[in-house]
Amino acid sequence: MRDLDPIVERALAAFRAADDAPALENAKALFLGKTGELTALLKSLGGLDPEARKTAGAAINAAKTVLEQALEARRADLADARLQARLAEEALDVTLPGRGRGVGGIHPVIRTWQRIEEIFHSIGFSVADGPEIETDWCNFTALNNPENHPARSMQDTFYVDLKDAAGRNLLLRTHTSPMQVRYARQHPPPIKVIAPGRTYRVDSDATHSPMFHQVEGLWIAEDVSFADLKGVYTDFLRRFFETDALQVRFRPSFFPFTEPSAEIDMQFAQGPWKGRWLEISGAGQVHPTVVRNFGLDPERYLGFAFGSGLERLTMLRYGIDDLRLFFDGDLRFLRQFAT
Ligand code: 2NM
Repeated sequence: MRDLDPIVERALAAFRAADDAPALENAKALFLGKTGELTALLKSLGGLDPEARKTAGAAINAAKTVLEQALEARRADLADARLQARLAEEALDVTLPGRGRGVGGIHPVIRTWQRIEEIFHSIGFSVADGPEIETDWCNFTALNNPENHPARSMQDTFYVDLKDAAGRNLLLRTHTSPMQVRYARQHPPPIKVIAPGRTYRVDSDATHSPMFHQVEGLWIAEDVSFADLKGVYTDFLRRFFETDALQVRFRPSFFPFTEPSAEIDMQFAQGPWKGRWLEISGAGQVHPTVVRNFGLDPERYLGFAFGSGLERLTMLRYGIDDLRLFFDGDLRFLRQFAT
């Protein structure tokens, strides 16, 4: 078959020249397709005598096999080239340094919160939690606040424009005591619990923030006394400030929820506040009415409680002289407390 070799040559050249899959399939159609050159040659065999037809047919089929193998090989080469191109294009350099993320720091007031939980936990106190939006009953009534007490006024308390399912007024808790009310109503004595958290009052100036933090402690048992409260609180202060050179005194005071009530003062024997009495907390024996509101018999159970401001404790511990630094979000200040 004189015509065959040049066709095979051109077909092989066309396959080599195709530089992507569609071009290769077009080249295939030109030679091996229904109207391809090799196909046309096969069809022309009909005009030959049987002997010649046999020889020519075998030659054409052999050529067809050669072309099909060449086609397959070229297909595989093109697929491989395409894969290599994609790998190069989408390459990841896993040795590049990461972009990194800003790592946050713990706010100094929250550090104080954590330290307080640790210290009280170590002497057997649990930690209570509770809602910041409270009922009037848990925040005021249960704590022996009279109906007409000024703390209940809108000048002092943030009221929320919502009522709970029972139709009661809701407010932002003004102290952490309602968590203790809830805790005491759910746990049998003896109760040793602290309640740290955010609290809210309508008050904003250089020394007051509308949101601030408190921790309150409550110890209820049949045989607990003011001396136990003083011992626990003194131990707490010595551990919190990391010094035993520290005095504590109780001064008579008044709170609706305790009777008798006291202010707790402390005095450092060293450092910048050496020799000055500093107000640090309020405390007292839980009022019998409040004990009854805890669901307990005040003839049987005594409760002792204290309450401290976390901002105040933090300022004394780190020597911070302006409350507003806690709330400005100035990173130059906050970074000093990040580890
Ligand atoms: C204070 C001062 C005195 C107090 C009372 C109670 C409760 F829930 F047991 F009645 N918790 N905390 C208390 C007592 C808080 O803060 C200045």
